[in-house]
Amino acid sequence: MSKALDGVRILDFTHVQSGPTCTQLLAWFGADVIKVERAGAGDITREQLRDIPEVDSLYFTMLNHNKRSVTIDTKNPEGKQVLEALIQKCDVLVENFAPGALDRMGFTWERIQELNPRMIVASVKGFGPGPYEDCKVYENVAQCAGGAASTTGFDDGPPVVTGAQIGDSGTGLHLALGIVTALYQRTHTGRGQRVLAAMQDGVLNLCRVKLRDQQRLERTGTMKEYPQYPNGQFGEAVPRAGNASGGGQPGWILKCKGWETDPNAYIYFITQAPVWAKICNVIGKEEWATDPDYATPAARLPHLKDIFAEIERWTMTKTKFEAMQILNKYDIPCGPILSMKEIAEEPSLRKTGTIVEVDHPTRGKYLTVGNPIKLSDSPTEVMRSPLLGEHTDEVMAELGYSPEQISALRTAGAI
Ligand code: CAO
Repeated sequence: MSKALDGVRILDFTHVQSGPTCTQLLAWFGADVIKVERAGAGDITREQLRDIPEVDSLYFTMLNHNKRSVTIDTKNPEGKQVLEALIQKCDVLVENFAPGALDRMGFTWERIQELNPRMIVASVKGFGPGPYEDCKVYENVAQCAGGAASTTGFDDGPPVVTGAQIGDSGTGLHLALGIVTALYQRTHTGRGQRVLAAMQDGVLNLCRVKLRDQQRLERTGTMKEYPQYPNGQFGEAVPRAGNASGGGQPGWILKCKGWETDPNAYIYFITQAPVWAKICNVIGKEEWATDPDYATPAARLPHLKDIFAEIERWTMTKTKFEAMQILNKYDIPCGPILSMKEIAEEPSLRKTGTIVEVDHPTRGKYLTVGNPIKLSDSPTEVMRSPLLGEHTDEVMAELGYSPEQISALRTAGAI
């Protein structure tokens, strides 16, 4: 079966997490992704957080599926020529170097355009133009600068970063969308363009509801769905909301049976207004359905803590899965707190290809997260990540280099 991005060639100059997330997605959609790495070293994540000596780490393997790897020293004059040949042959160059690194290599936007006016140059940077544009940035810096950390955690504690890699993988996703959009525009204009996804911007985009709340707070001085209401204090900025729901339907994380020993015996429970009467029935508080202090969403807001405490008395008598089963019967929105172990073992996620077992020549079998975006006409087959330089000769031959030229370039340290 053909793939959505068949025929699209990506020159993948990415490393670590943000850029590789983007190019892995494009590879899963069928693009030919050629990852350029430095001979002998490669992407630094190949050796970071290793669990098996001398073997590509899970950090690397889980972000670089379906790609080809070529080694080129792009600071070597002959290596530069090879890169130029690749620029002429590819549709998109994706990079997430520190600001200015591509220019220092001699590959400015102007030079790339000279080589290939159809080339789309897509970059992840920590910040957009402004005071921090020259800074190197990692995940948690972006979470802090993008508004996530100041709004995550509990009111009486410090800012907290989230385990979801919204700065790296989140920005990689934004960049992938920018790239396919630019590819589409190129079908009309025939021209390439630059695509920039700054990590601060990507995180802020995902924290959009918190900028909403900042403005609500400034206008009204309070936010009734936050745990600070009615007894706590609001300051000038959106406070940390604990586990309060980000939307208009109040929610909280509640203990379930076994919470004393199992750190994940919890459920997220949403007191959605249309099912309020059903919630009252399930927890045995039928009178709340008609009590004026509880019957309407507005009346309930000052009592949310008591309401969740009462619901928790019920959830603590059930395991999270028993509670799910009962609540789902009544369309009461809820979600179990699943551990990574439970997710890894979940058969339905294996069946849909969201969790995939991959075989690797030096690592053996490992689990990875497959493509979360399912296209009916372009299914994803997850292929193992490449070894360092595994496809150098193959790609060089496609560029027209003879075996003798390839071996001379290797001797000169260019590839
Ligand atoms: N041949 C020769 N040189 C190469 C090369 C190759 N194949 N590949 C990379 N290099 C060089 C670069 O040209 C650069 O050289 P200069 O510093 O002389 O210009 C050098 O390797 C290092 O690149 P870097 O500065 O990007 O790498 P770093 O490890 O110091 O920084 C990071 C890493 C992530 C902080 C930085 O790349 C960055 O801020 N990127 C943008 C934001 C981003 O994506 N962050 C998320 C990373 S995922 O957590």
